Amino acid sequence: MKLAMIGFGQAGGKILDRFLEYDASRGTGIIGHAVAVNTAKADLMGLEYVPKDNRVLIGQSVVKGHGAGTEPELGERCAREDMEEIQSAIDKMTSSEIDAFLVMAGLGGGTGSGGAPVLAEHLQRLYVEPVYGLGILPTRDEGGIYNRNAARSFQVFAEEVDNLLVFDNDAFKTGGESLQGGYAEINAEIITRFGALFSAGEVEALGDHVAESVVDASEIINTLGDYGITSIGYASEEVETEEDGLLDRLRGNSRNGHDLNSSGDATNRITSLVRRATLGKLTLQCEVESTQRALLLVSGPPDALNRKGIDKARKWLEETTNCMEVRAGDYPLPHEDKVAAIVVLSGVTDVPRVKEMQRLAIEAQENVEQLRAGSKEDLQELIEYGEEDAI
Ligand SMILES: Nc1nc2c(ncn2[C@@H]2O[C@H](COP(=O)(O)OP(=O)(O)OP(=O)(O)O)[C@@H](O)[C@H]2O)c(=O)[nH]1
Ligand SMILES: [Mg+2]
Repeated sequence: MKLAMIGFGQAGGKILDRFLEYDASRGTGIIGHAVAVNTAKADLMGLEYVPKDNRVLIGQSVVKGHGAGTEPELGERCAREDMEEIQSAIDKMTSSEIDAFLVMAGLGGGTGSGGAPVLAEHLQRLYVEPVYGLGILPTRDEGGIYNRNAARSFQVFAEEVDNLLVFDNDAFKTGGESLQGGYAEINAEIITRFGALFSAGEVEALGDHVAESVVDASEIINTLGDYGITSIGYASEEVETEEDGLLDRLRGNSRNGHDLNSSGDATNRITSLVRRATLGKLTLQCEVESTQRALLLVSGPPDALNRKGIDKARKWLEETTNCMEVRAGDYPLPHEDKVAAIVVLSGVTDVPRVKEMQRLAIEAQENVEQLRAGSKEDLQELIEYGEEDAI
């Protein structure tokens, strides 16, 4: 499906940059337009792929290009004041047909957290196309302020968009490395999952290869619906392509277990990948039984895809999610050496992580208030002590 993507704040901009890189290298054609919005000039300058004209610095009169400093109220104010400039950048869209908007932001900071919901609200008023959000949750150890910001923004953002696709940094953090290195890996994970989902709906890129059951943009749109939050599961497995197989045979090697020629193998591979995708690490950990609508996509070399496998996997997913609205399809990628399953769980309601974030938010707020009250008292004492001294 073709999207107008808007990256808000630093995380939003960086992920947009990675999406553009992915789109350029694969020719998937999923990005109809790309705009990065930030209050921090340096963040915008650091982007590689977003066209210079499509980078919008907002709030210059308020924060002077230095960012919103983890204050969502500032991010919100800057977005409201400079909405016209954001709109002009969106107006530069040359692609006549987009299927939806996607507003992306890290919800723990100030700019994206405060600004992204404001932009979503604005887009909803102006366009008939659906407006989706991609909200990145902070890790638990980023602490109270980030979790408080995220809990608040999450609520407003989810209200303003047709569906909030959620990615939890906490579920994907890698210990030990530098923060930047860690983000590079996490961002790659985001692109793998969401890129695969959106490219599946972009059938033009398929050329002559006709999928047995194509998932088009409208099926993704119907799965996402017009309210709710979404979590995504993913699993993949390398397979031996025909070329590898031939080379191996010529060399007299025989590799077992990864033979594409057996349709039984293909069926089993698909069903087991779909299980792994659903029961493994999701972009947002949730109870899969609380899913309202699901979509299952299997991509890979044409020989590794089959109708039977996808049907079986769909039935399993229906039973496991206990929901009757499960769509399914395949997406042949002739030069790919991986079979991948993507499972979209839309409208999930049982999400412990969100409840926990809200609890952390309340605790953080109480802490702030206590500290404030405490420091006021301390300061008062200090002043009074000084006054006594002076007498
Ligand atoms: N996945 C991912 N998350 C990121 C990245 N950078 C930051 N984050 C997350 O996003 C949250 C918000 O950070 P930023 O995007 O830098 O914040 P901002 O929107 O620019 O807001 P201010 O810096 O306060 O003006 C952080 O708490 C992190 O959880 C990134 O490259 N990838
Ligand atoms: Mg920032």
